[in-house]
Amino acid sequence: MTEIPVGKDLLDPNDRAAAALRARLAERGVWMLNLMSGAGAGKTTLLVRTLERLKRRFRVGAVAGDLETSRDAERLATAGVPVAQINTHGACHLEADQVERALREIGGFDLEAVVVENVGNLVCPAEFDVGETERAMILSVAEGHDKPAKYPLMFTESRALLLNKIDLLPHVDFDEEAALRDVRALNPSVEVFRTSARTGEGMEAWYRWVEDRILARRRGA
Ligand SMILES: Nc1nc2c(ncn2[C@@H]2O[C@H](COP(=O)(O)OP(=O)(O)O)[C@@H](O)[C@H]2O)c(=O)[nH]1
Ligand SMILES: [Mg+2]
Repeated sequence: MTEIPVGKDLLDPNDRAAAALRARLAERGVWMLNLMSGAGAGKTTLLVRTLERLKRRFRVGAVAGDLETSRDAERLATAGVPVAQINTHGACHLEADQVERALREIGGFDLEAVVVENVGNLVCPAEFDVGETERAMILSVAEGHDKPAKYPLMFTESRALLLNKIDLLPHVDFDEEAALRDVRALNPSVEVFRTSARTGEGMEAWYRWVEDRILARRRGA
C-alpha cells in the first residue's frame, strides 16, 4: 500500500489559526507548551508542580483541555496561577482557535509562559497544531512499553518525552530499554526525562529544560 506523506496544509483552517497564534506569541515573547499524553499519564499532577516552580520566576498561566468538567482547571489553579478551561464536548483534541480564546481569558499574551494540558488521548492531539512553541508528551510506565511503536505520531512530534510514574517501576512489567529503543528510532533527538510527579524524583531536570526555554524566549528566541 502506498503511504501518502502528511505535509503542512496551510489551507487547513486550524493550521492557519495555529500559525497566526504562534506568530503572535513570538511577537509578545510568550513561550507556550502543548503537553500531550494518554488519559491518566499524569499531565495535571506534573503541571501543578511545574507551575508552582515556574511562578517563582516567571509570569505563567495554564489552559486545561477536557471533554467535560472543570476539574483539571481547578487542580491547576491550586498552583496559584491564572487558568482557563476548554471543554471540547466529545472532541478528543484541542484546536488553535480554542486555545487562542482561552489565552485571551487569562491575559495570556501578557504572560511569559503558558502551559496547555491537551485532552487525554495518545492519538488525536498529535494531529492538531494548537500554535504552541514546543510540544512535549508523557508516557507513564503503567501504560506499557509497547505504546511508542503502536502510537508513533505523538512520539515523533514531541521535543521532550516525560517517562512518568517511575516510582511504580518495581510494580509493573515496563521494559524501559525496549520503550526507549522504539522512541529513539522514531525521534532520535527527543529529550527524555524520567519523572515521578508524585514523589518529585527527576523533576528538577524537567524544570530546568522548561526554564531554559522561557529564558531563551525572553532573550528573543
Ligand atoms: N504513582 C504515581 N501516580 C501518579 C504520578 N503522576 C500522576 N499520578 C496519578 O495518576 C492519576 C492520573 O493523574 P493525572 O495527573 O490526573 O493525569 P492526566 O489525566 O494525564 O492529567 C492520578 O491518580 C495521579 O495521582 C506518578 O508520578 N506516580
Ligand atoms: Mg488531567
